[in-house]
Amino acid sequence: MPGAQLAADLWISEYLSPCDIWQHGVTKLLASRQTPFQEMQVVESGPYGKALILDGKWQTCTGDEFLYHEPIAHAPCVLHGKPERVLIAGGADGGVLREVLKWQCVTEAVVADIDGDVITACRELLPEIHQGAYEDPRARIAVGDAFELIRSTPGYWDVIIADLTDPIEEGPAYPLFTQEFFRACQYGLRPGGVFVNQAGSQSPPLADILIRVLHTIDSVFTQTSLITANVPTYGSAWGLAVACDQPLNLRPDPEVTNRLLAEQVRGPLQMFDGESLLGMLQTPKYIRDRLASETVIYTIAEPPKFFGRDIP
Ligand code: SPD
Repeated sequence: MPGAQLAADLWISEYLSPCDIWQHGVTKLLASRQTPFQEMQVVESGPYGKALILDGKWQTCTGDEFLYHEPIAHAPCVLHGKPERVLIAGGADGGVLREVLKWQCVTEAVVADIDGDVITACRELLPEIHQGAYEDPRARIAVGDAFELIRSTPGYWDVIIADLTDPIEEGPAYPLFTQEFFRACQYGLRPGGVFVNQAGSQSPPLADILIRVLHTIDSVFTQTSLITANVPTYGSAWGLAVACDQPLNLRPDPEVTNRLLAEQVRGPLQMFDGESLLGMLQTPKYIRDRLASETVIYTIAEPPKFFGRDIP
């Protein structure tokens, strides 16, 4: 934006590492409060649009949310082929729900988020993201612990999408990045069911958590792989892990994918199609190399510790 003047008086900084800050200017504060689980802001942030921030981490911006919500929702649905029951763990903003409900074969989509206050704020303040998805008769909200919900629904789901906040020590999401949770998801899936989660940054100096999450999921499921989502809001390419107990086709023919999307998906897609899916399923060499020598398995006793808000 050559020649532009600074347009913000307030800047919210996200610490990506002890030495790296990702900062957006805030032009309007729409909500700011401490919920029983986390600190929440909803803001307007200039070129990236309206945004949700939880515990100091930028979750989603209207300006680039489709670069995250389309891959995390449509990739597992395509890999499954005909999902009917979809569980979204987290996902309070409704962006994943909106995308999942574009699939005509989906009969039930549940958002299981522990923080009802965030759902309420997003429904009221971020209609650009949920776009009315919560009103769809196939949608249901389950405010509570997704871990418990999945444990109580064995063999029920075709697709489980963990659209969580980062696993910072002081936040609510870290137990859902552990072997115990991934086992619960495996137990909650129907035969042929597909699991996907947001698994962390692909930035080489920050990628240990992503590699270990992939390795931990791989210790549970028969097949695990990486999906790459390039989301400017997150400051680096972002990794999604995808897993299944049946073989996943990681080189899907774009024409076959496009035919399936044409049959099943109603509503616009901005970035996702057969060509994009084929590209995002190819794992970069440095990640394959690091995975081959990874030994750490995350458990409830030894969970991930994503870099949080404060410089230690
Ligand atoms: N570093 C941020 C990762 C955010 C993942 N969850 C985003 C929620 C969007 N629905």
